[in-house]
Amino acid sequence: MTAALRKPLIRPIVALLAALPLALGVAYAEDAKPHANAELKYQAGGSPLANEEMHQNINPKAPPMTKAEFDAGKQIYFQRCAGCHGVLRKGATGKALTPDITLGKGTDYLKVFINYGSPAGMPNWGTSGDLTDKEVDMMARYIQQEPPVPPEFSLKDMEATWKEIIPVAKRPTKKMNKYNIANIFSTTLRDAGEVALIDGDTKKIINIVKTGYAVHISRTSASGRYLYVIGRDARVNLIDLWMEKPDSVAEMKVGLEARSIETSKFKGYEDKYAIAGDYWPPQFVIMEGDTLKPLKVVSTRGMTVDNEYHPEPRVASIVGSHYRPEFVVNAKETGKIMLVDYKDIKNLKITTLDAAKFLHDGGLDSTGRYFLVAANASNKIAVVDTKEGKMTAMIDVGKTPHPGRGANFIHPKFGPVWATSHLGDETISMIGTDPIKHKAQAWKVVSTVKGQGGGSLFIKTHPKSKNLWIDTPLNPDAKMSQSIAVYDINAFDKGFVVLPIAEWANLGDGAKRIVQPEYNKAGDEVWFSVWSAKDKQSAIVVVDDKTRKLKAVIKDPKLITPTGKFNINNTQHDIY
Ligand code: DHE
Repeated sequence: MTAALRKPLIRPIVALLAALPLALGVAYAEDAKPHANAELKYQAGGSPLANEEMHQNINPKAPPMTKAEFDAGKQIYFQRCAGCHGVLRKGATGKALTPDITLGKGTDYLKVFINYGSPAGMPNWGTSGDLTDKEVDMMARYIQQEPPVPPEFSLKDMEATWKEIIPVAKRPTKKMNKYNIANIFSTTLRDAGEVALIDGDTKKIINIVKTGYAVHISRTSASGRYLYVIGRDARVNLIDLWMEKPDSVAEMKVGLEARSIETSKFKGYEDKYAIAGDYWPPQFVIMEGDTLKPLKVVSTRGMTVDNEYHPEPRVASIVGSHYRPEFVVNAKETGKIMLVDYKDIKNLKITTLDAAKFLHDGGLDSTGRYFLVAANASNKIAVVDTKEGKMTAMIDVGKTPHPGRGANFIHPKFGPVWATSHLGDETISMIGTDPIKHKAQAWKVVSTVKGQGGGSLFIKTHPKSKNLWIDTPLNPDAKMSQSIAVYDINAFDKGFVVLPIAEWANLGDGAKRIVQPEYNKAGDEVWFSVWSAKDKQSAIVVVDDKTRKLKAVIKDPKLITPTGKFNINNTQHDIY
């Protein structure tokens, strides 16, 4: 059929399709859609791969595109779509978008989906105003072309980017500054590509260190001397906290896109190794802890827990075991957890555990023995026994759990629990973690309470605190995204109190999302980021944990888009 003949037939079908979700009342339920959108857009965060040179793969059957259109489509795809549909478009939390599927649907059909979204969860990129009509049309044609493939990144490529800024021999042999380094907060300045090292005692900025693009997390070495920072562009910075002014002593790119970094914490291996996980290429790399020299790269490509091949399983969270010389590495798309034994890097042994698809973030229980990780789009928490090297449990929780590293505390009724909040609903799930003295409660959701709303990313407490803090930065209601809910751990039945953190920061206009509570070393202060766009003022608000009253507001023009904050002591000892 020629295009001219096809059109009159397709238009009414397209109009019908557009109206269908409205008629069914599913896609745009007033409160459901914006919330789902916030959640999906969070997962579809910008990928640095947008700037990688890739070949334009023309598919002769696909609608034509100029090179300029293809490049612009590629930019949008990696900024908005790759997080859910995958770099190779083979599907992740979103559906596969390979030409064998998209060509059959055709441009008009695809435009409707991009424009209006779908009840299954695709955001309404067109009607929300995120994409113009022209861009929607361009994207509908782009996803019918062959997916361009970003380059691989070998150990040699890593070595080529490796810089030993200050070699080990030239570094201090003892602490050369007067800072209480255990109470420094490494603060992500997301859009500046920097971390601010903030003195937890004086609340003054010690140094601002240039790091990778849209820097993601910081972790500390077992001794607490070294700080490792990873950017979304897979650049790792190694910071020596013993220097007169703590700064980078080594850096390296471990791939083209990454999120996770961790260090060896087992006795006898303190500060010896670091490991970074890549989103692209799908692999992890083990490095020397004090130089970053790359030692071993391992691909994560392979079968999912459902026994289907996945070409790009991204490496999500990684934790260093305290019970064995092992890293616990979580592959998102395959749902497999790898226990990587670093005793003999040359003859590397990996034990692979089957968990559930879409592994993301997680943390240890209060004993440090069990690792609890969210399989977020599976609505499950997987539990690994790091002492025995085995799966302990798979637990159903609320919609899209997002614990960060979670929160450990003693529940007055159920004993030791680990808790997670959720992106997709307002609940907080508490899981029993003591299989000895509280066997009946172990690895079960023993209690569920409600927070302010969905859109939560992080939950936090401290062994010395009686407070459980729950953020809601992705809730579409500004009242919730700009405040924090706090429960008394000994009185869940009394409900939560809301503190107006953004108001306390007293900034001008801006998103002012309150994100990631983090304790100081003493456990008597809790720090919150007030996260606005990069052209607006942001701040850190410090709250007295006991009184829940404002203690300090840290403001500085250099505090651009603060998000994660990592207290050296708490990160070093996995206290959360
Ligand atoms: Fe994160 C942890 C991935 C968006 C702030 N984030 C993690 C981890 C992963 C991850 C795999 C666990 C690392 C570990 O423990 O080893 N994050 C992703 C994404 O893929 C996602 C959804 C989209 C993206 O494109 O990056 C994403 N993350 C965000 C944000 O938008 C946040 C809120 C702000 C920012 O800085 O970008 C954000 N992620 C964080 C923070 C942690 C984190 C603060 C560490 C929490 C902790 O307490 O350990």
